[in-house]
Formats: sequence, structure tokens, C-alpha cells
Amino acid sequence: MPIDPTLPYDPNNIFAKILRGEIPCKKVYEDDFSLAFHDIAPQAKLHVLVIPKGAYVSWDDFSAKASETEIAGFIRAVGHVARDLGLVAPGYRLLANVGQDGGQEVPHLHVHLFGGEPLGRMIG
Ligand code: DGP
Repeated sequence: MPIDPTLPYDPNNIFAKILRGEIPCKKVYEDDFSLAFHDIAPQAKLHVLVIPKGAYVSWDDFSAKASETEIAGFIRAVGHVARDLGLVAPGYRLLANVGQDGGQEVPHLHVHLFGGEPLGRMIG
């Protein structure tokens, strides 16, 4: 069920629980700003989620409220994960669903990173 991204941050959302270690995940990367782990229902051969550690509902919330340090840290973390997973040469896809029309289901910002196989073109 898509979420309303204008609602306040819910500290009991599933990714907040993963960040607190209350729910396990298959971690691929962690630093001061970000955590990356395998998606529980992969939509590609490789499907990783990268999330900021701060309490941000969506890309919109994050881009409006996060500090420059958090934003830079998060973007660098996404690149780091792609490099660590050996995806730079073959390529990969990034996606962030936002709100109802975007089909976002978990109300903590996450970037989907897909790769490990040819993904086809989504646009054009
Ligand atoms: P979105 O529709 O953009 O909000 O994607 C949410 C993604 O989160 C979806 O691909 C499935 C994944 N997901 C949901 N619950 C869990 C969980 O408990 N663990 C992990 N690793 N992924 C989850």
C-alpha cells in the first residue's frame, strides 16, 4: 500500500527497525550516514536498498531537510555500494519511489540499486 509522504516520520517503520538492529538484514555497506542491504523481494539479479540513517520519509523530505553533509554522505554511499559490488563497468539502475503515485511502500527514504544483468530501457 503506497504511503503518504507528507505524514510525519514513523519511527516504527520497517527500515527504522532495521537501522536499530531490531530486524535483521543482509548488509552490504554501512557508514556514518547510510546503510545498504539486499532487498527482501529482489526485482533483479542484484537488488540492494540504500537508506540514509536520518529520519527522512522520502526523497522530497530528505532533499528539503537533510544537511549538506548528510546529502553528500548518502550520495557518496550509493556510489560506494555500486563500486563495491562491481557494477560500474557493466552498469546499473537507481530508482527512488516517492509517495502514492510513485508507489512508495516503506516510509523511510530508500534508493533501489538494480544490477547484475541487462535491465533493458525503462524510458524511450
Ligand atoms: P518501495 O515500494 O520503493 O517503498 O520499496 C520497498 C522495498 O522494500 C521493496 O522492494 C521490498 C523491500 N522490503 C520491504 N520490507 C523489507 C524488509 O523487511 N527487509 C528488506 N531487506 N527489504 C524489505
